[in-house]
Amino acid sequence: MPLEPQLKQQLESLAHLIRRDSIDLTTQSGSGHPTTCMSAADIMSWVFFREIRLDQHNLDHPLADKYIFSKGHAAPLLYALMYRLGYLEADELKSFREIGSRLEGHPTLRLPGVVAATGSLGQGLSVAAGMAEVYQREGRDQKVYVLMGDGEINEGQVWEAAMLAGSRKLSNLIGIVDRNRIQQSNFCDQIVDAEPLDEKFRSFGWETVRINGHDFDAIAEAFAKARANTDKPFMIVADTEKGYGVSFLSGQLKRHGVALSAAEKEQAYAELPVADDLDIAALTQSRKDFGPVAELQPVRLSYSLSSADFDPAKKYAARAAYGDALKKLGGLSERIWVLDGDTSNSTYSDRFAGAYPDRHLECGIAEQNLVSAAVGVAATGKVAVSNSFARFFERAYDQIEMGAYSQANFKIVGSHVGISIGEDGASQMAMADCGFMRAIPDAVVLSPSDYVSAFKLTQALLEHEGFCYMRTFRGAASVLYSADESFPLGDYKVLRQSESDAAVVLATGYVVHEALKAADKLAESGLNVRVIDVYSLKPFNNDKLRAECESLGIKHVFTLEDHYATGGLGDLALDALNGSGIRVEKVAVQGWPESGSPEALLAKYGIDAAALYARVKQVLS
Ligand SMILES: Cc1ncc(C[n+]2csc(CCOP(=O)(O)OP(=O)(O)O)c2C)c(N)n1
Repeated sequence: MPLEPQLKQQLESLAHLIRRDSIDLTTQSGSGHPTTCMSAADIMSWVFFREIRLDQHNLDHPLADKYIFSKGHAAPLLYALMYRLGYLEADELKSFREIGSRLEGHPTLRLPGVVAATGSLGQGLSVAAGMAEVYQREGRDQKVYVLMGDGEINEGQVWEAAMLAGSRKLSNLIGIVDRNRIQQSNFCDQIVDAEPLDEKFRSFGWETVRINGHDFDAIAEAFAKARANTDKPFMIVADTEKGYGVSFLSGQLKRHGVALSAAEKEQAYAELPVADDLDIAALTQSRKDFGPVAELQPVRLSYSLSSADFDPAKKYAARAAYGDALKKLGGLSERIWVLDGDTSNSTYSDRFAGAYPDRHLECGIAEQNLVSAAVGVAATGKVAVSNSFARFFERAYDQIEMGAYSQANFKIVGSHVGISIGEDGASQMAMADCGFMRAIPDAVVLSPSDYVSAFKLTQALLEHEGFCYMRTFRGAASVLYSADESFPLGDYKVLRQSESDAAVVLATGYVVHEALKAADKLAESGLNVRVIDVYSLKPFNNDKLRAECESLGIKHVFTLEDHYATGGLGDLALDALNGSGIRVEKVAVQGWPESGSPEALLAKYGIDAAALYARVKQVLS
């Protein structure tokens, strides 16, 4: 049924007003993407004024519908909508793209209602799928709306998310592709031909409609269908014009990401008529009162590890201890969710999956989608833990960084680290993960060396609010700690010490055991070295290490790690001891690793006890 003509005119005026605002914001800042906003202004005005259910006071209300501007460069459109809905004051609009502003160039968590930072294209649908999965499983009446660009869907991750959402039948997920046929450097079909776009989504298990995205009758009908749809995710492919409404912008390739001059703005306004009787309040159906919200409390897991949990005489892989911890601790909080990338029987997260299938999501071999979906799960208030081989998370580094930037309470646990995995060879070994993860601001990076530390660090990881990465090794190693040992973040453990230590050895993970063997052999030869297990690679207590080394009066610190020489423990020590005059000798993997037994590889690449022994002897003699 067509809309009442009066309502339709009002909506058209509203969309023009939103276009004007988007132009105004970008002209005032001298940068941004006005034409990107203009193509989507009609459909997003409908979403924000007629369709979505927002809390009138609290844009982060946990019971409200959620929205993601996956094409984050349409930020001015979001800010204009927020302003016209009454969530932003006119004064604040003036701060767009200025330092300190909540209105950043692309949406960030500084602005209430934003569930994940966007701007690195292709990630929003995955975040939305993670959120929709939680809402659907919990039987919550909440929808998630995602706006994407038609260039953005070049990203493979979009199709990873589309496949997951289709197979999970996420009927509370509504996607919009703004099919304006222009991307950054060229027309879409000159870059890659995405047609038939609606059929593509249909073949991925979606319900789809294709509409004229500037026709409010068609828009209203599309959303009526979306509301009636109950068993599939719903995609609206909206054919639009980039720069719609303004003659010198519409369909113009060269106007992507170009702000209008003041004179052009005046001209554009003249072509975007807004009725004098526009009554925004009367159009607004989206603001509701969802009532008060209980504040989320930090997750605290009271579990006392005891010798009944493990056999101190046995050897364990860190991943096995992690799997045990995930299962035991996972029972203590309903907020813990685990996501996998088809490796759960290798990472041992299957121990959780078997015990709590209601809180487990298998995402398949699609690590980028896995990470962003976890960010979405976390955005619903869960503690979201993703698992795969550490190496395969490296392909999702951008997604991890965006998740951390989004202040998401998500965790990555990467198994099979270093050359100690052995025969599978270099493609399966994470050799640079510590560097990648340590570089992320506010990240917590953990590296256990035995059963007890892996178990206790899993607890720390689950309780920590924010992004945390833990690397777990594959091979079995003996138990170093007693069950009551504690592992505060940022600290380290001294495992061998004497009053006559001539050097300090910092080691982490699997090769802590090699460092201990080397230290014992050095002691037999009359040379004592202090051995420190660096289980917390970030945060790290630089001052404590420096004071400890200076009190010994030593000249050398050796670092031993199953990792490349760049970015890991060696660099951590260089930072901590910078300017102290103490030399850092890195013992790490150089060059491309290969297949072989773990022992043979550790020996060949010079990170076993014998190699460390020889290096210490050579440097100190
Ligand atoms: C992952 C990623 N690659 C490249 C860019 C740079 N970039 C910003 S906008 C854009 C074009 C997007 O086109 P489209 O999705 O069609 O959006 P439109 O502006 O046409 O609505 C590109 C390539 C980016 N932001 N993210």
